[in-house]
Amino acid sequence: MKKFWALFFIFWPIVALYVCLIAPSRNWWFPSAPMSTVGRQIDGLFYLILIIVTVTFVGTQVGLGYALWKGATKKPGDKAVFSHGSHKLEIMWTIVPSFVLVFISLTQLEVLANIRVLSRFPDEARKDPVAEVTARQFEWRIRYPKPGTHLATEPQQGDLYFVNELHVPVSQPVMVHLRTQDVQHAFFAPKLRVKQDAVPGLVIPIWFEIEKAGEYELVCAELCGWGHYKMKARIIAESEESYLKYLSALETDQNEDGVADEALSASAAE
Ligand SMILES: [Cu+2]
Repeated sequence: MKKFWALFFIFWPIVALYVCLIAPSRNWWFPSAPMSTVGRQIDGLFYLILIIVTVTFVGTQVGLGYALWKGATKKPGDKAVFSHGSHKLEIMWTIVPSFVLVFISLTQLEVLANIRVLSRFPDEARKDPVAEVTARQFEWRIRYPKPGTHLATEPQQGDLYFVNELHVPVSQPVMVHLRTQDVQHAFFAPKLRVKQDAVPGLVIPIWFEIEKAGEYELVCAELCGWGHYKMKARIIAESEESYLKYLSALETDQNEDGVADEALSASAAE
C-alpha cells in the first residue's frame, strides 16, 4: 500500500508536466504570438521565468519522489536516520533562490521601465498622443484630437469621438491617455500584451507599437460591475493613409447636422 501512495503522489507532478507540454498544441496557451514590440519583451520575460520555474519544479519533484519511494520500499528492520538538518543545505537553498529572485527583478527592470516610465516612451509617441480612452461602465469612449491639433487634457471643440473602436496607425509607436469616468477598469489588449489599470482621478499614459495591420481585441480586465463582461472593443491598426482617412470621415460624420441633406431632399421633392 505504501508503494501505491508513493506512486500516486509521483504520478500527479508527471501529469502536470505533461499537460504543460501539450498545452501549446491544444491552444491552452497565449492567444497568439505577441503583436506589439513590447509584447515580445514581455513574452521573453515570461519564458525566462517559466524555464526557471520548470527547472525548480522538476528538481523538487524528483527529490520528493525519491524520498517517497525510498520510504515506501524501506524494509521493516531498517532504522530511520535521525538528523538535525544540514547547515550547508540551509545556506544553499537560501542563497540560490535569493540570487534567482534578484536576477529576475534586475532582468525585468528594463522591460518594466519601457512600459511604465514616461521618459522612456518613444519620442514620436510621447509628443503626440493619438487619443484619450475613457473607460466607463460599460464601454470605452475614445476621443481623438481635432485633426491637425494635439490632444489636450480636457475636451476641446472639434475633438472627435467614438465608442468601442480605437484606430491607430500601424508600425509606429502610439501613445494613448487612459482614464476612467467611474470605477476602476483595466485596458487589456491580449494580443498586444498591453494591460493597464484605469484609475479614477488619474490620466495614465500607455504606449504600444502594433507590428501588423488588423483588428485587435480590447477588453476590460478589472471586474467593474455587472456589465464587465461586455466591455469589449476593437483596436484597429491600419496604414497611416487609411488612419487619416478614417479620422476625416469621422469628422465629416460628426459635423453632419442633417440640414444640408434635408435641403437636398426637399429640393429633389419639388
Ligand atoms: Cu470595466
